[in-house]
Amino acid sequence: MAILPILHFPDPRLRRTAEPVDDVNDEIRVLVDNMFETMYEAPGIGLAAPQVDVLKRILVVDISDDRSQPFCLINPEILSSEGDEETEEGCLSVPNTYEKVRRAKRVAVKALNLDGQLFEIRAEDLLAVCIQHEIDHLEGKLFVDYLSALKRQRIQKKLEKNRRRTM
Ligand code: GNR
Ligand code: NI
Repeated sequence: MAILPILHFPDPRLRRTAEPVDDVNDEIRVLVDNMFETMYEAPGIGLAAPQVDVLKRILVVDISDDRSQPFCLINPEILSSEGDEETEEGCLSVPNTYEKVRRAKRVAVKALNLDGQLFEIRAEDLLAVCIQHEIDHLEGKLFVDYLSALKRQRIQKKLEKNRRRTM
């Protein structure tokens, strides 16, 4: 297994659209293993392949405290969503930044599992928020896009400053 480097906002590579997976093979399963290891090590509750510079429609999530609820969703599609809820979000690609974002409270999602089989998952609250956040990454979208331009620019400046300091 391997820990993969995570891209940071405003890296333009985070803005590209990921491509569907056409064959869930061993190469994909190795990538997913590495994504789980990277997410747990970070630590985070979700990770999408574009964050590790892979333009495939794959995400992993685990909102449990003890790593007991791992989910991998390949080619995920939101079938329906209900309600709305404001949650304080963070992102491994936007370090040390937490802001409230409004999203659906419940979602039904279909996706392929690691055997290439279609399954459906219904999620609410934090899991629903996390899945929506990860699906956004597949479209090149980041949670800071929901904030005002002013807030987003402040966050960008702060991260660029920190980056210069650590280079
Ligand atoms: O670790 C993460 N925490 C989080 C908290 C609230 C809403 C979404 C998230 S996802 C984030 C990991 C990440 O950046 N996934 O893309
Ligand atoms: Ni994120």
